[in-house]
Amino acid sequence: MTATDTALVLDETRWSIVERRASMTAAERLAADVRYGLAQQPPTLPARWFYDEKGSVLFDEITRLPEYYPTRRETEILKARAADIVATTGATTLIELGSGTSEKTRILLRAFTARGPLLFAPMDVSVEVLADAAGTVAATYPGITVQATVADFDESLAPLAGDPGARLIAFLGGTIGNLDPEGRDEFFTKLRDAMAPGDHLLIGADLRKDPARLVAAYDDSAGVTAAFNRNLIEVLRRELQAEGLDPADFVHVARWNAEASRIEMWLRAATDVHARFPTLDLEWELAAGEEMLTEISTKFDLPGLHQVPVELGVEDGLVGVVEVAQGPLAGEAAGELRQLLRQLNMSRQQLAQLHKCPNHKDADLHSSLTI
Ligand code: SAH
Ligand code: AVI
Repeated sequence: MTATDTALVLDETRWSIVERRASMTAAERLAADVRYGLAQQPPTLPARWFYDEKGSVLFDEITRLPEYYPTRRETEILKARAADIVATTGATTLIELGSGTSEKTRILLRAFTARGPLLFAPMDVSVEVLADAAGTVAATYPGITVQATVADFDESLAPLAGDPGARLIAFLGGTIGNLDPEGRDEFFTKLRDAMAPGDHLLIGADLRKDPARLVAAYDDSAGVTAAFNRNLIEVLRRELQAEGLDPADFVHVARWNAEASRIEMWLRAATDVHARFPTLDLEWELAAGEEMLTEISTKFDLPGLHQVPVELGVEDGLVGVVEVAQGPLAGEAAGELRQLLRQLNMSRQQLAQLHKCPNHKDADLHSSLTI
């Protein structure tokens, strides 16, 4: 038994994990995604299938790569703003969507527990990583009860855990960027239906920046992102007992799509691929040089982000920005911040708190924008 196993056993009374009933089982969803996605031109699959046990470990490695700046940047922002977020939201429940290891979230958890007891409700499709995170958080923070849910955020989000009106829903890491515009709309509609007046929303989103820096972040020199991308082929092979599929037959490609403002990850066939999915009675061919789209990672601009709470119709929304720019912002952006706050429809009291917070000055706008 490992040290983590011991912690899980000791703390079983303060954490639980349930699987939310969904319209389809994971196997049915994979089958449907493969049938639909591989028939598209170009073929494409949703990003959720990256995160089997190996994919989750590879993503964790990605977060520590020198080229992958978003995790470090978001960590800095959360450290700088955790106390403000606690004070502004007054939440007694923290719900985290697509929570993964919840490593950065511990910055918020520490700040919340300094104030009092908290219900932490992480939600993820990856059961292994979720169970591990839930047990570790319960063992580390005696003031926290953990109620983890294995669920797909593309399905219904309701009911949300905790007391309506006293919840902070966090969607960190830039995962919002992995949804296409239609997926984002559906996601926000579900979120709006699930949230209650007084609940708050914290989104971590990455902003557009130098394409060379973006491409490097998704095509690192150690090849970890390439392994993460190719692991998708292994997931298909294993879960669907596919024949003729080999991760080694695919080349990782990361490309900046300026028009759609997103990084795209593709898998390019290095040889003619003839795959058979006997359980689906399906055959699929990809000629050498042809590509499959495996992930989009949208990089936002400030006006685009401003639209989020407006479309969401969320009162008192919170928008966190992973990285505003490569340097501090000046005057024009300060105006944008004021506009953002107006659109967020924040209460007078919350605005007052914001203005009191020491980081709220034009030269340090990235942190001000976190709320
Ligand atoms: N929030 C963490 C992890 C980001 S990685 C961070 O900021 O570092 C993206 C996470 O979202 C993974 O843990 C993955 O399993 C989860 N995920 C991806 N698609 C999902 C979906 N449709 N529903 C729920 N979780 C999903
Ligand atoms: C989880 N998500 C926000 C990551 C991103 O940056 O889009 C996934 C990732 N893909 C490659 N590297 C990281």
